Amino acid sequence: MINRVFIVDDDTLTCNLLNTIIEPIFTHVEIFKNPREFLALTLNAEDIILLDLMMPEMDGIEVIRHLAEHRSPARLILVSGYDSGVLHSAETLALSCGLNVINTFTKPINIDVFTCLLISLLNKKTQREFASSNNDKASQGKFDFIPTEQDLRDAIDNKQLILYYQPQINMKTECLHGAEVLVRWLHPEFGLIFPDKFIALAEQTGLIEQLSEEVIHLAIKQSVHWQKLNRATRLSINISAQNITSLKLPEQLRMLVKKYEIDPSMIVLELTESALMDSEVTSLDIFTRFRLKGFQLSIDDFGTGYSSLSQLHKMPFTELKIDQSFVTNMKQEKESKAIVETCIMLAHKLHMEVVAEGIEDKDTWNLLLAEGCDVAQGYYIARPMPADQFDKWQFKG
Ligand code: G
Ligand code: G
Ligand code: MN
Repeated sequence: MINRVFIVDDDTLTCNLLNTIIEPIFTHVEIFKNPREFLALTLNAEDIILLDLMMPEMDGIEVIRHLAEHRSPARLILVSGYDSGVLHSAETLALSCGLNVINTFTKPINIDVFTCLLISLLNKKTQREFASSNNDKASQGKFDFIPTEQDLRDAIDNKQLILYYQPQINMKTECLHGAEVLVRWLHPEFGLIFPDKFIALAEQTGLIEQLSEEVIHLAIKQSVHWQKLNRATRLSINISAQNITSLKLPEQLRMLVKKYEIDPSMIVLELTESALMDSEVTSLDIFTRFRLKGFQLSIDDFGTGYSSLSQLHKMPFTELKIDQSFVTNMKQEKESKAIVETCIMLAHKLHMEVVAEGIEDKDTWNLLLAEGCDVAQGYYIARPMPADQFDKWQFKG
């Protein structure tokens, strides 16, 4: 069955832009400025709908309601000129009505991300044809490998995920404090693939649960190995918002640390601020259970999300990681420096440890040390590296 793409948007400029991006990828594109005409169609599961939420005659929410009433199997991409909060509510609504929402975009649409999403919706054969027919220099490499859900599932099953470790240093003693665990996909054909190519896919398809299980398992086995070498290392593992929708995770982790006889306080779970926004009640429950079982909790990319001070106070975090954008800029920008200083003070007042990530030079290290930052991470110290290199690595400050 061929993919049909329907653009439902009253704005001519957006329609034309979307059309230009979609046409080289999907041959069948139709534009509907009037949603009522669009709703007269019979849709199938291969169809893709790009729906603007804000239209004068009939808004996107009405269209969602109509699609839900007719049990539309089509894949839905929501687009809005409004803030991400509105988009998030519309997505929640559409999902709860049983619609197949595959992504959301705020205007102006990020063309790279949008193009990658479209390509990921093609089947593998068409993707390869598209990649080889695309001789435009700028797009080479970008389209070389866009994994599908099945590719990623196979990668997890075939043990193609490997872990890199980036050292963290205690700033006062200059001793090794721990390491952040960063997943990579070692693909037999395409080589080392970075998480920006597959974490979002894992989150969208629900594979994140299996992916994280594999990452946690690998990290814990590595930790056992380092304990034997007397190089006990605290490991920080990144967790997605989707991971904490399942109430199972704290118990799974507890069983693993018991099986491998690891001290749970050597495991830190890093959650981004934006993960906190969703379903606050469940996350509070899960976070508290992580802490009760002895794990450490870190709030990642702090300063870029939406967490309120009261949330920070309510959630049982033990560590705060200042987002690298502020750290990287603090040397030349006084606003960034002010934010870093405030984060350090705030964390200490709330009895949390502070990690600065994205330290790229000695000057930034010195500024952070003077401000009382506890832990340092960044290219100045070391880039993420495979476990066998980490075995021998030493900090030369
Ligand atoms: O080095 P780097 O390109 O690895 O990491 C890019 C991003 O991928 C980071 O924001 C990091 O949080 C995320 N990431 C790395 N490993 C994992 C993982 O195991 N799980 C999740 N959910 N995110 C990860
Ligand atoms: O979102 P999260 O904080 O988990 O992201 C970690 C990411 O930051 C990884 O992709 C890692 O490779 C990257 N990273 C770590 N140190 C530095 C640094 O000093 N400079 C830059 N540009 N990136 C870094
Ligand atoms: Mn992180």
